[in-house]
Amino acid sequence: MRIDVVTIFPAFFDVLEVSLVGKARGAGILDIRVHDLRDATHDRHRTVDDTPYGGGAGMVMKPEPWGEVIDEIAGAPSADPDAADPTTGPLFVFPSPAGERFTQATARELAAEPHLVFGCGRYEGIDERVFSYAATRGRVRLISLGDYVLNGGEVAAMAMIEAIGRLVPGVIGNPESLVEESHEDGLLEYPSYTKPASWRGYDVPEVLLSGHHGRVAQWRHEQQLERTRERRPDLLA
Ligand code: 6GU
Repeated sequence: MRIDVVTIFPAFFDVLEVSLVGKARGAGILDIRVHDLRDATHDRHRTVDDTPYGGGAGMVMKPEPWGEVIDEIAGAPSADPDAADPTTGPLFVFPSPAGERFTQATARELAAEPHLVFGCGRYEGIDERVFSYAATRGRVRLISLGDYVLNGGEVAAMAMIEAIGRLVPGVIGNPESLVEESHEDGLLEYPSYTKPASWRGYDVPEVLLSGHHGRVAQWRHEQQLERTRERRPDLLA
């Protein structure tokens, strides 16, 4: 899978070199390319933002550098208007608190894509025409992590890349570990324990030491339901 990231803070993505995603990059399973949006500016100050038309607080990201990077990643517009086929291009993901909500189902959908482009906005947002232009080169989705505001799309893109990357075949050594985790069956995960059986006065639940697989499975399912009821009743509704 190829993933391009467009940002004015490429250093945010240095950590993609460590952990499982880093290993998958080294193994050639994930081809992640980070682009500095400022490299597509042509003024001395490498300007990427300007004041909003219509007034208001904050700054808006200018369309021109975005256009250049989109052309670089997805191909420049062809002279032949019939040549542009957005259905064959990459999927552009713009992290935005004004987007649709990111869930495990979204992560699964995106993990099946051959080519994702994350466009990380800063300031008050990106000039709206950038989304229209990207839609001529590929499909476009604005996606939010949840109902709170981050300073920019970088941290959100990192979270999405990790959630997506671990679902790409070959990234996780033991794919069975993906099956039993939170949100895969619509419930929160059951509690886990390891040795020692007694630690600082806390004991591992007796049933887990019983060796009785049926009773263990039953107990874990009950724990999942109880936790979900308590912490995330919205998932049961
Ligand atoms: Cl995707 N972006 C920003 N800037 N803030 C967010 C978010 C995304 N998701 C939640 N808050």
